Amino acid sequence: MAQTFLILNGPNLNMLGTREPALYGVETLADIEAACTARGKALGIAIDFRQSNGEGELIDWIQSAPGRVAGIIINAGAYTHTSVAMHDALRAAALPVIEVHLSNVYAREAFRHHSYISPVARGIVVGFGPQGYTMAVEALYNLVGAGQARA
Ligand code: DHK
Repeated sequence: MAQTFLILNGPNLNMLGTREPALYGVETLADIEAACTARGKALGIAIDFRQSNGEGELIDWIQSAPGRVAGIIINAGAYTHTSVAMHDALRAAALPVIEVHLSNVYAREAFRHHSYISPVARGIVVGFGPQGYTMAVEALYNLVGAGQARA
């Protein structure tokens, strides 16, 4: 059976395409999902792509990930900067995590410079827009190794 990567998206990312396009681009989350699915397919990886505006739902998905997926790619949206609970859930899941942000958060407001996700991430892809997601799929693939960390 193919490995699966879980890709989680936090609040307001369902609004991509119309949300502040100068910052976040014009591609929708469905476009990004399609690109990740295609990249995963080329690598032999199944992509489980989800979005929620709710912190609790995101945490439930993280808790149910071990044993089911080989790793997690996460753009936690604003929860990146606020959620100790998501940090704790990712730490407990003990899976390889790649943190993604569309925008370069370090070139923006100071409150976006701190991430509760980064200390539990193996790597971070920041500022490359939608392309960052497919970069993260490739990075996670290289981290877990083809066929090595099967879930
Ligand atoms: C997305 C958000 O929704 C913001 O709250 C983060 C991130 C940045 C992004 O760039 O993808 O600060």
